[in-house]
Amino acid sequence: MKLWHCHNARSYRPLWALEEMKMSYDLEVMPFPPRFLHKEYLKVNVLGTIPYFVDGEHHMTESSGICLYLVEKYQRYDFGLKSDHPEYGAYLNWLFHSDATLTFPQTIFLRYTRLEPDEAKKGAGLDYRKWYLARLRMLDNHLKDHEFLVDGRFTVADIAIAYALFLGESLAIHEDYQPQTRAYLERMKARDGFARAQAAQIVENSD
Ligand SMILES: N[C@@H](CCC(=O)N[C@@H](CS)C(=O)NCC(=O)O)C(=O)O
Repeated sequence: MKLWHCHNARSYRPLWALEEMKMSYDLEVMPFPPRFLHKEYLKVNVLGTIPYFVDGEHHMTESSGICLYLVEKYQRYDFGLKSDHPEYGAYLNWLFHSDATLTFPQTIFLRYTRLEPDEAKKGAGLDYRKWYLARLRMLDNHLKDHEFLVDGRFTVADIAIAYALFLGESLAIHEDYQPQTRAYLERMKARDGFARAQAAQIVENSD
């Protein structure tokens, strides 16, 4: 297995999952954004986005999808739910919610306020910051009385959702998180698997 990654970018989801599962993999860490700073990457991934993941004949570009793939392909249900589980629908919903609903608005904020600051578009960026916080409502409610997202234990759904919260922290949006949501993010970041993923990207980076 090989994962192409940029420091703390969305490829962190599969990197964290690989570390939690203690799987062996190759990691290539690139400068961000690789589309401009590592142009040969476009030969690997025509989109120029990260993550890019290869496992035999399987090629993937979706961070939460790769986490689900690892559970299914390698039968790692210690980090996921089988389809006959009563919370299977909720599990898939959190996995897809993580990027489509929670990460996407943050990237508009990031783009128009940090990566390509533009006075004319700044308003749209700030609007999407608000939009993101409003979209946290379902998670905020769930975390009032749950330690994890499903089945009372850690799964790849927690990786996918906690990464979105972690990205928000790097954008200083976390100051407006609800207390239970901040506490959840802190619990997830305190995991050994999270620390191993942090170390993996730094070691690889300095090679
Ligand atoms: N839905 C995809 C999005 C992938 C994506 O857009 N990744 C961002 C990094 S967080 C990227 O590569 N941006 C740089 C660019 O578009 O050049 C996923 O969940 O992995």
